[in-house]
Amino acid sequence: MVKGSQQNVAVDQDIPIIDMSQERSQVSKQIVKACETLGFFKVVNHGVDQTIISRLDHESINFFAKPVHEKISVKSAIQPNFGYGFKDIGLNGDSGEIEYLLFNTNDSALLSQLSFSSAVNCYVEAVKQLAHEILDLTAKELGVPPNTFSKLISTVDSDTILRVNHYPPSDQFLSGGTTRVSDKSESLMRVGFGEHTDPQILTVLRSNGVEGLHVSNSDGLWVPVYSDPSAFCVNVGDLLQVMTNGRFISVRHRVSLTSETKSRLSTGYFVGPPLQTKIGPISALIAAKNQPPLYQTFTWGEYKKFGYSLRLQVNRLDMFYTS
Ligand code: GA4
Repeated sequence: MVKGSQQNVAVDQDIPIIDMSQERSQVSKQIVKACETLGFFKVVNHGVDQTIISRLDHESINFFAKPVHEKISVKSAIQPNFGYGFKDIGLNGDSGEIEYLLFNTNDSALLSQLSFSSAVNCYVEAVKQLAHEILDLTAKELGVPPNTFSKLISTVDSDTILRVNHYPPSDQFLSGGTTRVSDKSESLMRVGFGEHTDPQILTVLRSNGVEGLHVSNSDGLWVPVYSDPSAFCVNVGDLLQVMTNGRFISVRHRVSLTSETKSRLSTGYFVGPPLQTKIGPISALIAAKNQPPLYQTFTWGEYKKFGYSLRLQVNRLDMFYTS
């Protein structure tokens, strides 16, 4: 139960909901508008088969119900914080009431450690198609070549991540002890995943109907995202903000837990380009608005490494402004 005045929460702001079964040009316009205003929207009638979704949910619940010693044996040979993890987020002391499975979608050695790798692969294929479709519609509406963004995420070496998150009820949290969000008005909320932006191009997220996600609006207020298991949430990542020269917003978001009794399960698909890809404002978009480039050019590998050297909530893009 959340108590207090909730001064910094905008409870009545609507999150854009985009019906993907509408006419294509309508969908494109709505996507671009949502990316420009909030950097976040939900999609419904998205075409992803419900059995693919339910299968991964079911397998994930079974996995998290296993004893800890079994879960921690799932680890990556190449990336230190990949595989199964709990509490720790990133490498610099961030933490939340969370356990998770984190892996690169092309890390077959890590995937093969899971008994449900085929459920994962089916889900990844389905959300990949959805992400492609959204990025192609975006490109069309922006007037850039249709595959401008999707070509970055369709090569074998694209750096795409899947993260399955389990936020257990408070009495079941593994380490004991809880961390409260810092704002006094929300003192009964527990930190699930602290505020941050996603560094990649785009994120496609689904959750099981238990609340917790909030996005920050242009006034800096937290807007609750009511969880709808039949929808996907989509958010702009840092790279898309850079490529659109600041026209799209890489939205800050967080998971604050309010339910003492229900587990929140969410699955995030973070689409990133190959590590060596050069990222900078797209010239056609700069020219169209007659603006100078707002960001320097960097490779995704450099940006990612930089992100891992910082705390979760730092605004990484500030360091890449041209000034
Ligand atoms: C945020 C989005 C994804 O969950 C993630 C996170 C990653 C991690 O948990 O390892 C990061 C975080 C995320 C942004 C900055 C760095 C990297 C933790 C952190 C402090 C998997 C990702 O790609 O970036």
